[in-house]
Amino acid sequence: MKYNLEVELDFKMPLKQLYFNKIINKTNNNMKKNILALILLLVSVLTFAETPKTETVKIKTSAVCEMCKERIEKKLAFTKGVSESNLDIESKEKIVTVTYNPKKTSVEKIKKAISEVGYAADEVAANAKGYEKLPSCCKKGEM
Ligand SMILES: [Cu+2]
Repeated sequence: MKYNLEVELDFKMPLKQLYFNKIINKTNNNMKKNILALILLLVSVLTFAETPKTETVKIKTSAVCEMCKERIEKKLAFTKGVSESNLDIESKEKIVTVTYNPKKTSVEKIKKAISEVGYAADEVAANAKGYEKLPSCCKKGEM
């Protein structure tokens, strides 16, 4: 009978062969572990490579008060590619520090966004429509 024959063969398998099979199995397991580790490494390297590199720019604005600060920071929060902004209202030149992803936006676009809400940004003058909408207390800045 076939079944019996197989059992007999197994039984007759030399001890050396059994030991060899055991090593092969162990090697296979180690290889599986190594491949898994390699995949994990590859994934983490790719993830790291995709982390956007940000840049920071300081822009002089015509902000006047705390409301201006809030208005500009809110506008920048909704501006594509900008991850952070902080306007130092205590500073003489009302500097806003902006952290952005250069692949998604540019300093020019950031200045344009500030201009749109009615404020000058470095060499970019305030957008007239945006400036008109500002409450009078915030209109002290130059156009
Ligand atoms: Cu203001």
